Amino acid sequence: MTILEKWVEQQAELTKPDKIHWCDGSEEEMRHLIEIGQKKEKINGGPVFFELNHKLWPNCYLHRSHPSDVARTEHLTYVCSPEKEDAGPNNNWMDPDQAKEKLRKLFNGCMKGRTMYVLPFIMGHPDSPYAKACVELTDITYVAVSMGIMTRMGKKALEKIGNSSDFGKGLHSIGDLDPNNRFIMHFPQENLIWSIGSGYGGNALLGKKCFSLRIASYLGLQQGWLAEHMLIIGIETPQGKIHYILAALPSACGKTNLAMLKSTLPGYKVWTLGDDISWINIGKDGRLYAINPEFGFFGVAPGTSMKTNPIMIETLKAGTYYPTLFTNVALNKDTNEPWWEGINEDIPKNLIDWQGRKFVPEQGNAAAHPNSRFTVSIKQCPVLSSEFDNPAGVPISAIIFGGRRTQTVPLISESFDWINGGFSGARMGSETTAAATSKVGVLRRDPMAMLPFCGYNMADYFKHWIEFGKRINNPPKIFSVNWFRKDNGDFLWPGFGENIRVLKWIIDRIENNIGAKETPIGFVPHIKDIDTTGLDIPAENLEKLFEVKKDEWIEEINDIEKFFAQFGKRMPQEIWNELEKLKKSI
Ligand code: GTP
Ligand code: SPV
Ligand code: MN
Repeated sequence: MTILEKWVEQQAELTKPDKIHWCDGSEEEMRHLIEIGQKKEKINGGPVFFELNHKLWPNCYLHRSHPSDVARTEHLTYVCSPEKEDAGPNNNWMDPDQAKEKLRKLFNGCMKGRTMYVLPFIMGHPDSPYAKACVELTDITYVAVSMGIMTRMGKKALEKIGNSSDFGKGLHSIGDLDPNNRFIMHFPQENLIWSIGSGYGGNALLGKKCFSLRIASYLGLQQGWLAEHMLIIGIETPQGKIHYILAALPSACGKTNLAMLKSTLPGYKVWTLGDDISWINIGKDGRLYAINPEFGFFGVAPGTSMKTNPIMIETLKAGTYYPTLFTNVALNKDTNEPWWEGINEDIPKNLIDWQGRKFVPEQGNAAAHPNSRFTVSIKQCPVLSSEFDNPAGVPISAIIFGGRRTQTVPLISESFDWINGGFSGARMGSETTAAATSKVGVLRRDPMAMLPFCGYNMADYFKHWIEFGKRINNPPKIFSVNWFRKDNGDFLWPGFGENIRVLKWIIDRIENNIGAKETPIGFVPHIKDIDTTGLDIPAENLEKLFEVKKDEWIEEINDIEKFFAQFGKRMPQEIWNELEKLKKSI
């Protein structure tokens, strides 16, 4: 018996499933699991999957989760390192033994009457030196199928693991879906995750945020690399040169959209490599190389349309042998098509809301849940980069940080150097979204878009970032963006495909084609250098987009200082120095 088999057996002794099914990630298996979810398994008293109109939406299925289980639950997510200080003020913490004792009671017998699915998968290309093998155990087809879409699942993972103990372990059960019995616990020192009581993406698809960010960020700290909440794109210029760029934006702040941006500038084209997570290593040549460890998109449905993100609509309708899942969207009863706010202008006559009830617009609720999502294979993306499967990853020319800021933060700025760029990431703020269950629209600091995802003390993370930079030859330039600045309640910038104009400025800066204006927070564009051909935007709005207002920044600096102070002595001096410099120049 291998170490893996032994581990699976022990977990089965605890959770007591009726059956154990080892998944191979094949086409037949996916079809079979969908069928079980349609006909046998139940959730909320209904089926796990509903078939959608396959003529218009090939291979697409609808899933409705428990109404209390629709987003990540940060207050129920823990990092259980032996020492509390190692989890840091950025994480909830519980002593590992205590956490296990608490959860063992909940896991005891929780799979009675159910099947345990054993999901062996690799995050990253099997031939990549940066890839990691993992196994998740779950008791619901929704998670098994979602992981089949989102990861490279099957035989290769088992081969990679062999008889070693070097693999990520995740134990998941939907439990009784009672929020009081819901916990997502990470044990970074043991490469282990225990999650119970939720079927929602970030809580239950353990290869994603739990492993590829919280656990992987800790592995990166140990092993000298970075696991980041970043998309990866290649931007092709009219001259045919491709620059690879990473961008960190907090949850529901535009990564998926930027990852498949359809350029409105002639000659420019964006190639997709990833929309959510990057693992970044230093290559033999001393440059940064990034891989996307995932194999699919788990994206926000509302707002996705032929106007905003046509390439995603195409991706969703591409229908290969991988199924495509829609979670908590609305349903057009007449056509059996999925529907969400923003997909088109007309509200269908016979619309069923995300909870399966007749939709009554006058009640003022959304028909699709604001955090309703799709799960779709990256292989269906028509602009998937030919480098996606390159085991070495792609060389990185620039890193972008961004947030959702109604005020204060300019459309684009460029940091002075790597440490100043690290500081610009560390001081990031963003207004909260429906991706997590808490109040929406509240400004919070979200360093590098990693606040909910860093598996250890963020002060150590900042230090790691700075040290990492010292090992890179010619560190990439670092930029900050904000698509969401408003004036009188309206967005100042059209966003989406028009963001290519900002990316063009970034490339012009990388290629040393243009100058820029120095401000205390970094370089901002001379307005003449932003290509606005064909764009109907008043000149005064452009001025407003790049404004750095003293009174707003004084308030901002106070908030940043308070945030940093929580980390006490562990906060690296270099970051304090950057804050001092900013203070003085403001
Ligand atoms: P996660 O999957 O939670 O990590 O989200 P994400 O960062 O991938 O965000 P996504 O691209 O799904 O966008 C979230 C929401 O922001 C959607 O409703 C989009 O329509 C909206 N959005 C994305 N890009 C832009 C933009 O450039 N301008 C404006 N105004 N809205 C945008
Ligand atoms: C996010 O919330 O940042 C997501 C969705 O990408 S989840 O996988 O649920 O974390
Ligand atoms: Mn995300």
